[in-house]
Amino acid sequence: MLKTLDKNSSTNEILHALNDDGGVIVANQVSDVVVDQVSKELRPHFVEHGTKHQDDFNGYMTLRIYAVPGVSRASLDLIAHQRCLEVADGILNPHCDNFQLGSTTAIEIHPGESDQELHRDDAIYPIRIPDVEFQVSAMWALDDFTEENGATRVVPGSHDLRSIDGVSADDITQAAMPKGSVLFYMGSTIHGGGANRSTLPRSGVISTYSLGWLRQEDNQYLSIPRDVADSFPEHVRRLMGYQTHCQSLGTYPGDPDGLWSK
Ligand SMILES: O=C(O)CCC(=O)C(=O)O
Ligand SMILES: [Fe+2]
Repeated sequence: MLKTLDKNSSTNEILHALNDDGGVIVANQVSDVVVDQVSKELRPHFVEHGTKHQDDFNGYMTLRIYAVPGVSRASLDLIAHQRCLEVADGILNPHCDNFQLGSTTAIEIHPGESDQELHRDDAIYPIRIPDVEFQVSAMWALDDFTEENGATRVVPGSHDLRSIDGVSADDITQAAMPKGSVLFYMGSTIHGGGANRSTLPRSGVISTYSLGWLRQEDNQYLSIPRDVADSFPEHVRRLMGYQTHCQSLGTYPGDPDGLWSK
């Protein structure tokens, strides 16, 4: 089981549970109004582009959209939510000057989809440093997540780097949570989408946050049009990577005032 805390919990409590179990749910972190706006903005993109990334890993009954802020401004209320920033700060900032957005993905699992392969999101990085998490993920529920409709499957405690091959069904729990809740899990925590045995789709948005000195999973500069990025508030642009790390990584000569190096 993962702990479920509520939106009045302190970020310290959340970090404590996340560090202990590798995952934690914060129930009802945002209102239905926020979630419904994001769902509304995503809908046409799910319909038009959602099948483009179907493969053995993503599934063939699952719709996906990448670079979510580029198509849904309201998604920033989730992706750049203060709670996410505080959690990412707590996990990552002991090991970097500033963390950054790694990737953003909207995932709608349709009825008939089977369990996604269990994996670690940080497997994109080929090395590990003992006691250093490279990234942390936030999965926002745009619908109620239930065991039946494919709530994310998580192996509590698996940020201990155990082998995925040794995981048995008994080790897996599902992040059942009401719409508007958020599941935080470590980059090293074993997890995967669940089979949808219900009659309705299950929709969610995952954003990952990574150490500021790593290559971002999504190329934010290419995947979010420049004029759209320019319209975002400064803290969001910084989060997307429009800033240097320690005034050395990611510098560019067009920043004579040093705005993005501060
Ligand atoms: O859809 C989910 O619940 C999880 C998806 C996931 O973990 C992934 O695609 O990396
Ligand atoms: Fe994943």
